[in-house]
Amino acid sequence: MEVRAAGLGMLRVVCLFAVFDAVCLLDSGMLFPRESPSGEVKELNGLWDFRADDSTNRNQSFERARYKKRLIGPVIDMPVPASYNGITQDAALRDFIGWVLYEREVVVPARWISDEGTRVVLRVGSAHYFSIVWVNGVKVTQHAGGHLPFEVEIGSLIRKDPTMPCRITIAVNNTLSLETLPPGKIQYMEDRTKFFVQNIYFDFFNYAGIHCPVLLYTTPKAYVDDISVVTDLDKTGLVKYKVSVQSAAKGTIRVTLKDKDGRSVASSSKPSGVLKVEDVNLWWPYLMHENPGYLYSMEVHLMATDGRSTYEDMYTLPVGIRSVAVTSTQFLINDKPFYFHGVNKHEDSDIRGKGFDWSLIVKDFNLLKWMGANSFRTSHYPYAEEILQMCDRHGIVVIDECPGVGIKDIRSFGNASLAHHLDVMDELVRRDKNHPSVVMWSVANEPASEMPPAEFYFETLIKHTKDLDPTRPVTYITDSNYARDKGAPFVDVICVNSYFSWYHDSGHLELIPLQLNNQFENWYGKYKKPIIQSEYGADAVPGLHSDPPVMFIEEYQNIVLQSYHSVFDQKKKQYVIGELIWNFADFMTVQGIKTIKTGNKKGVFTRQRQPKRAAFILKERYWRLANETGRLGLPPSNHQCHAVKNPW
Ligand code: BDP
Repeated sequence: MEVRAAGLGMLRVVCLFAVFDAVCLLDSGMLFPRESPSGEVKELNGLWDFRADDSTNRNQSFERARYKKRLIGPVIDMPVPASYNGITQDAALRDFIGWVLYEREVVVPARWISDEGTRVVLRVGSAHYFSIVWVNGVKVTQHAGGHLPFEVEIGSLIRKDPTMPCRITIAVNNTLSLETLPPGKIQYMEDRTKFFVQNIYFDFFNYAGIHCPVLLYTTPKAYVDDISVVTDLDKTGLVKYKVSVQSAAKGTIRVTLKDKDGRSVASSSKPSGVLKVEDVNLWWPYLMHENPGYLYSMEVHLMATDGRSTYEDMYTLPVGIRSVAVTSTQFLINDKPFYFHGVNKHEDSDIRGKGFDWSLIVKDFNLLKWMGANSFRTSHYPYAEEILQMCDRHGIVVIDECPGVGIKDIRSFGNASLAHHLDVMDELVRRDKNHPSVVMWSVANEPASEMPPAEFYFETLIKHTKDLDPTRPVTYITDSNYARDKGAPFVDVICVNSYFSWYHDSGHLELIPLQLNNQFENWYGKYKKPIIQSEYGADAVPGLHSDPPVMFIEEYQNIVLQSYHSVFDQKKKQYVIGELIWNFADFMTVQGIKTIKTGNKKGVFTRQRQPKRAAFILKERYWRLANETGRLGLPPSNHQCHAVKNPW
């Protein structure tokens, strides 16, 4: 992916054309379900019946085949989407490990059942971690891994007995093993006071349950299954696309690209090709252009026959036209240097845990834009696809991370772990490949990248990801020493986390400039690749003050940030291409005695999204950086006025 500026255009176009010969993804698409003239969507959000299987062997639900009939016993109301951990007063459910069952009866519109030409698809946006789904007691699918969607066609099943209500049962198990992603380990307690505990190697609460919306949606029997789009610029805008259809013996396709005003700017009647867009409106990041996040609409219209009937399907995909490239010192978007001034986030909030919540999402976007953040990293797992759609629309640039966090045990570098990690990357790229906001894949966070197996593991993983998508750079996030790290030769951008004066040399704020400077010089000296400071920060309990500052006090957090900033300001003139604060907001962790925890307090906002003093420091800085590195040319006096302008 490393491209020298001079040959940029040509090499990138070669890349663009190579993409569809890429490694074959999973055998079907995972287009986000959208209402259209040919398809309906029915949300199954709201209250479901819920029961945790607290039997000693955690297996009674299966021994008694509870999914065969309506759930009985201690059944409680459970909202979907939401983590179940924070919903009740029961500490046992908060910390539960094992199977839980969700169940709901759904009224399916009669015409969906009577019309055999309609596919009825059940889709779970995400459930953590392992899921099994039954419809009327019949197993229809299963899925390993949280965060990403899975779906199954159930039309034929519910048509067998249209008089029966459609009873959906979803069993979810949050147990993590050395081969799951993230890995974990169950530890059986010898003293038998507790049956077992879940050990994890990451710093956030292992929230569980159905986290993203559950839907039923329809398509015609012959349908648009997948669309892949890759864009580039070569005086005009180039949109290379490929449409896959299912169950069509014969058919015609019409692809029309429309601008924001609904005007057609390019069209084709081929299932794959390149659309050329004259006078293109490029997709620009927030604060890099006065009209960021420009999206065209690609309407795909299929007329097909399966030999007996004809079907008409329509799918509309938002498309942002932009290019991404990396040199040895720069990250380029649309051939212009892009500097990441942003945050790391979590999907995390009071009560709902990791459950999808529009109010929270929109609030977070308002805070990001208020702060002048132009980017975030989906630490430490993929976020809901609706969040990426917001990023597309608002021009917030995303480093899209898979759940490869806490790979610390050498057994988690084995073949089974690697095979699963490759599958998760397939699923992630399949879901997120068309989002213009996604500019880089991150395959892991702080793995034990100094261990010998890390070399083969990351070489394989990164090569696989580049085969899946040759158009985006790939990285993983390291905290390992530059001399011992085994994966860095394979990444396009070095992403380093460091916590100087926090996890070591505690209290020695004066060491930060020297240590940080060395960190950058060493990594750059060895690899000659651009560097992002992918995490830095300090915990602060809001409202605590002390001078001279001590750890956990707001002033201490501020000085850590400012000391890092002074070095970033030097190094961004050379090869540092971004800074992402750890963390956007405070978030939940397991309980512990090590710090003032429970909860990680490195947020610049509290968990309730109120600013600490650090948020104002970042706001000041990010608007200044936008002015220097973006292309708006805002005079300083305009910062405030842009900051307060409500973009909606
Ligand atoms: C980093 C981890 C992150 C933690 C952070 C911390 O990547 O998940 O939350 O440390 O300890 O190393 O605050």
